[in-house]
Amino acid sequence: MELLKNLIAGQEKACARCLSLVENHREGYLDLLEDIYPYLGRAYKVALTGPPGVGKSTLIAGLVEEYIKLDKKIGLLLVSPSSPVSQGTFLGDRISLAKFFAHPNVFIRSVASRGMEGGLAPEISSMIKILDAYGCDLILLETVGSCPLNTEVLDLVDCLVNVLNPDIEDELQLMETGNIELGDILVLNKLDDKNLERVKIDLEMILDLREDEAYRSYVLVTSKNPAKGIGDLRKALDDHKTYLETSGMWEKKRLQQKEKEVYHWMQNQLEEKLRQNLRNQEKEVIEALEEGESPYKVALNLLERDF
Ligand SMILES: Nc1nc2c(ncn2[C@@H]2O[C@H](COP(=O)(O)OP(=O)(O)OP(=O)(O)O)[C@@H](O)[C@H]2O)c(=O)[nH]1
Ligand SMILES: [Mg+2]
Repeated sequence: MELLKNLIAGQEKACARCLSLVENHREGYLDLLEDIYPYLGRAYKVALTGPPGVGKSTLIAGLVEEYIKLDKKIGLLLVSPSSPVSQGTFLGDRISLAKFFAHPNVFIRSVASRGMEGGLAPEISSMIKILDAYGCDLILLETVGSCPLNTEVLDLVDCLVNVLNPDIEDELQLMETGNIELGDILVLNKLDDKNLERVKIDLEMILDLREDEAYRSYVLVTSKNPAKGIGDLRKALDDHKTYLETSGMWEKKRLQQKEKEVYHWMQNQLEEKLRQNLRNQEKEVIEALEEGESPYKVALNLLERDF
């Protein structure tokens, strides 16, 4: 397939077309996903998650700056909640990233999370694959994580950077958010707004209490003005990747990701079958309900008969 060949060759236009294909489930998207399978697995996939406005895009801009200098190829997927009315994305404050739009080594795409309750659109997993096959060394995913942090994103990436709310003033509040358990790297951003150094020390003490862990989550303090901590964040990411590669976790994680994917594909197919089945049986269902049968019983009867 010509499109696939161009994607693998690193052609930007082909990448954009492939992303649209899988995002919108256009004809041939399943074949494409099947055909790119042998070309996957090289990219280091990182998600930055945190509440709205915590500074994720600003941190990503800083990281991109760093990795460009190292001649890395970077893919950015910016996941925004979509408007229930327009189904479009809210671009939010992404001005910080605008300067990379024309950069040959950076590919940026905004994608709607499709208004699912805290969830990620299933297409995002496929879009990550496209960027991987395109030849990205690093794929950064920005997602808005609310409390409790949605854990779906953990199935998609190798490293989770949890950007914490700068309003947090002590470790107790931090514990209450319940998110510190999740995240390979914890970032306390907007150091310039608050003195977060003490919170950092408290947080590190809490993490030290965890036993038997080969990998200890990093705690970093970052800020935009003055620019601080981006180099540390890049180093923490590189260290985490090295840890995955040297400990055998890289392969293990990849296998786990694939296993989850099997489940998701099965779920997709079953749901589609279910919807189809319900459409076909609509008349029968309505009749049973009108006769006073309970929805539970109706469902059970249909399942026993047709599945
Ligand atoms: N004072 C201060 N402001 C910052 C810092 N980092 C980002 N900001 C500002 O905070 C606002 C939000 O930053 P973003 O990087 O867009 O935050 P975000 O988490 O990507 O926001 P959403 O994508 O809307 O969830 C912007 O006005 C930034 O300029 C920081 O370290 N210190
Ligand atoms: Mg943002």
